[in-house]
Amino acid sequence: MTEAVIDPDPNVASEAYWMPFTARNGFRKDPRIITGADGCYLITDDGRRVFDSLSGLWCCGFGHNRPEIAEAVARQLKTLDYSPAFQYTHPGVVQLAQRLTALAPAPLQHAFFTNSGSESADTSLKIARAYWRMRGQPSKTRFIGRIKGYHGVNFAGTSLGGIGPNRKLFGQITDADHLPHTLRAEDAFTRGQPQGGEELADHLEQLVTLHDASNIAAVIVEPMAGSAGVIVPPSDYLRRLRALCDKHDILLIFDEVITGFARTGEAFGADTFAVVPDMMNLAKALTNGAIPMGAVLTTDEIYQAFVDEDLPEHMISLPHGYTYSGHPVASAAALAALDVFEQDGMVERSLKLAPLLEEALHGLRGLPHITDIRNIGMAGALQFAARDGDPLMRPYEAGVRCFAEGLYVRWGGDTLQFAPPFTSTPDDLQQMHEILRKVIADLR
Ligand code: PXG
Repeated sequence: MTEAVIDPDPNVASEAYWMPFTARNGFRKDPRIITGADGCYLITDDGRRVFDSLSGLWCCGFGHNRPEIAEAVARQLKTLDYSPAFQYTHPGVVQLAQRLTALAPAPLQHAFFTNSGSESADTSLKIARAYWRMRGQPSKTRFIGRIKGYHGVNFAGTSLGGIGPNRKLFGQITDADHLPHTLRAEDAFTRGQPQGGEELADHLEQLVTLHDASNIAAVIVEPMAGSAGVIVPPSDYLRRLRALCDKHDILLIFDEVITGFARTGEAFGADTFAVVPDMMNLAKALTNGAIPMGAVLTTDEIYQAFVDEDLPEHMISLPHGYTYSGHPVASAAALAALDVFEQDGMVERSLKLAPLLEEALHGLRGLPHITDIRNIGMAGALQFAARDGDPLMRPYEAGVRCFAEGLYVRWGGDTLQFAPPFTSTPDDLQQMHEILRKVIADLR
């Protein structure tokens, strides 16, 4: 077990720390403090081991505190802590780009590095607009997202995302429209992928009629919507979306910040669902959550639009990048995480555990208030009926009680969400099931 390095502060509920996405009143009443981690478990300030059923926030799928990553990071910090990202490079990031593009579907051949999923959203969307300008079609500026989509919290992601409460305080500052979501009432309690769904993708035709393809740069979707509560794409949906984007010369961006690195069973959602996008956004499990890092992978066609042999030697063709793009320490963490991913067989582990997760969740069917159970690979969600008109109440109460019972589970909207580490044991998943059964049976 890992020793806590920071003494629990008796005043952890101090309001000096403005917490992200946190209901402050509930937290003040019942602070939840994590001081350590060990494999698939989080360790609380009172020394309890709590099963991490969301791999942190979908990011630590290979288990916590991997020594391979810790050692690579420590080594890197003593060798090259920082290297200027613009106009210079270092070996780690080049190697990482090569390995990532070798792992990704073949058409994705170039990697641009960011520091988060939100920055990956901004980056891919800016590349999309710039690409059409480079191609002499500057009016292609509008973006199409999807209702219930989540692409992080920067302005582009907020504008293209489709979870109402995340948008209402901020509005929409880029030229965005939205496809309908893919959650159909008739698919409730489907195990894995529902069937069909072409008609949902066909809504893109209406948006093209409305805005005209000459004004649309890109469609951005999560292959499987994570934050909205694991909405699994019906079997024909993504293929149809790809065909329509091709037909209308619209770029297709997959936000694989959650689905990347074995979460849906294969290395990427693009592999699981057999549809290749023009750009793929990554973050989270890219470093197994240990150091912030994101990436955007693009096709050679997109990259080549920015390569102009006639450009003067000192001219920059894509004026975009972050101080910490391809940070040496993050690159070292990502390379070590990729080693773990490959050598410890995360894809095989994910495929092998998926039926157990499916059973652990669908085995709860029939308990009160559950209106839907969804799953794909090592991701799943339970959806709850509203209480007194409030859809958020039951997942919140269930989540807080689960934590007291030894299970960290993420509540979001009207769902509880699950994405356990690929290193979980069958016993871990069984215990998770039992805690959930007990807590949900007691819900009002
Ligand atoms: N795209 C997708 C698909 C995401 O899920 C982001 C972008 C933004 O990533 P950053 O690194 O900027 O946070 C995300 C993040 C949840 C939950 O419980 C999901 C995320 C973050 C925190 C909680 O569903 N997704």
